[in-house]
Amino acid sequence: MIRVYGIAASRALRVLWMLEELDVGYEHVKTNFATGDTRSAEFLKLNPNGHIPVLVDGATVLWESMAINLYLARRYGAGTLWPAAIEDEGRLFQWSFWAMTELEPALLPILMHRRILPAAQRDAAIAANAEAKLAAPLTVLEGALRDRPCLLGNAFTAADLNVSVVLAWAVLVGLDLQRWPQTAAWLQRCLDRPAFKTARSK
Ligand SMILES: N[C@@H](CCC(=O)N[C@@H](CS)C(=O)NCC(=O)O)C(=O)O
Repeated sequence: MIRVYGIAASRALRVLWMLEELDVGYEHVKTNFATGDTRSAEFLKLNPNGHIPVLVDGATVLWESMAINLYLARRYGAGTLWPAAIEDEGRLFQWSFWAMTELEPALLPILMHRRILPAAQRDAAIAANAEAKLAAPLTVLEGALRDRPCLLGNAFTAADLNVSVVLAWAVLVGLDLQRWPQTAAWLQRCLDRPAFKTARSK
């Protein structure tokens, strides 16, 4: 039995989307960081970091959204979301690590200071500075998508999911992606997928 802990309005969306794409049955244990669920003794036994998402698959307990998604895609997505060639596995790891190290750190301050923090704690300069830094990774992504519809070629894979679900924060804060037209079109195609819409409604 697969269980995922978290709420859709968090990084748990990444895992919910992956599970919906893979079409494997799972139980969604709604666990909200804002109400203290992630601080309970019971939850901390699953993830001592006190963060969502957490995945439980039988006896296996995993945390870190990207690690969970790579595990799920490899275990349940052979021939679909998990690429066949080892070189493409390498590129999947590359894009997933890149999403966490290059994209997320640039997007998070924008999300915090334009949407999440209470108005009194928002600092427009921090958001503007982060938006300026975001141009570099977006230009890298644009280059990768120049000659292919998806990150690993023609088919949607876990690489597209893992990167687009992070970039979805840009949509949430209404960032203008016109300077990166391939990226904007690819992001729209990814977020139009029924599995994303189902995950977001969880
Ligand atoms: N790098 C982790 C970050 C997880 C994370 O920070 N989750 C947030 C929700 S989006 C959380 O649980 N925050 C609660 C807290 O830190 O108390 C991942 O990608 O899974």
